[in-house]
Amino acid sequence: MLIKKASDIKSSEITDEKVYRNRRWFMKSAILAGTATATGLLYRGLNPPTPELPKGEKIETAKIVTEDVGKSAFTVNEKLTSLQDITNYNNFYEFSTSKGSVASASKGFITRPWSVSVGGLVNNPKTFDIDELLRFPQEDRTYRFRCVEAWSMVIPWVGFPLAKLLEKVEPTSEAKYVAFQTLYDPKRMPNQNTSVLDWPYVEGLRLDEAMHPLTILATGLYGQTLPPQDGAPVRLVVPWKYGFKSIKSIVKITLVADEPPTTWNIAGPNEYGFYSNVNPDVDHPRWSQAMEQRIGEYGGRRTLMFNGYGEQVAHLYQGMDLRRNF
Ligand SMILES: Nc1nc2c(c(=O)[nH]1)N[C@H]1C(S)=C(S)[C@@H](COP(=O)(O)O)O[C@H]1N2
Ligand SMILES: [Mo]
Repeated sequence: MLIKKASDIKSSEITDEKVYRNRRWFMKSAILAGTATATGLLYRGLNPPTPELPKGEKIETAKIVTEDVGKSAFTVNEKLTSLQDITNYNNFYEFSTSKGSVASASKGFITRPWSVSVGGLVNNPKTFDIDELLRFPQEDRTYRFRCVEAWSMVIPWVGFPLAKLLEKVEPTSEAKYVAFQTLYDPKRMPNQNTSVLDWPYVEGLRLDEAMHPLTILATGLYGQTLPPQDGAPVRLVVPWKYGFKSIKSIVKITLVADEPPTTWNIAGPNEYGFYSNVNPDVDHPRWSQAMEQRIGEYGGRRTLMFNGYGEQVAHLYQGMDLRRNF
């Protein structure tokens, strides 16, 4: 397991986290004092540079200022996983199948220009430029994250509800599912030259899951725009599902009538189902899902049903057999 010694952590990263924590504290106290503009829009280019952002990426206009990011009621108040671990322990097979190598393999990944086309069974298909998505009101959404491999993190995302995007395109009454697609560009994503997975990476949600207020498109973390290794410039986050549902570097979203194919289900149909809700009672065929290792922590934790979000999402699955619909 990955347990960092203090000496492994670069001082620049410690500083970054400190600044972030202070800002959160500042934001909270400012809200209490009634002076903060806690909602609204939010980019002023005031952030200190993040070491993880590749040189040459034009992000100045999109920098996220943490103080101005709205505080979501859904945020969990648990010890944050360090920026170091969040940006150096990644799954992103387009760059590398080794969790420790994604950061270096994705360094310099160009995410401008970038657009996300949203279409299919909608009244108003539209292609959103990334800078337009970054102008949606952004929120701080600190979520538990659990990978199917039994490690977990607590990640302070910045993003906005996917529902806000879907409302703009007006799904028709035939739309029942939402399909997502990652960029396919082997020149920029070198591991797409291998056949380790079917490319492009695809994922899907039922429409009610996609519209749930916990489901977000993340554009940043720790108050900064997303580093490449975490899915720049925009990725899905569905906190009650296993990590692989959180598709990265999205270029296409399609409203469809039938359950769409998903990459890990194609790769291993009896290991990865469409729903992939975090469920300690349903084992992965090759290992138990009852426990998890929170990165940076000693000892295991019991995994919670729906990753601890049952109160908010259990109703979505009422009457369904979650062993069959795993
Ligand atoms: N496009 C794409 N998205 C992806 C993956 C991937 O390989 N490619 N891996 C998934 C898996 S298995 C996990 S656990 C999470 C990891 O997200 P993180 O690296 O930001 O922690 O991303 C998910 N999204
Ligand atoms: Mo994963």
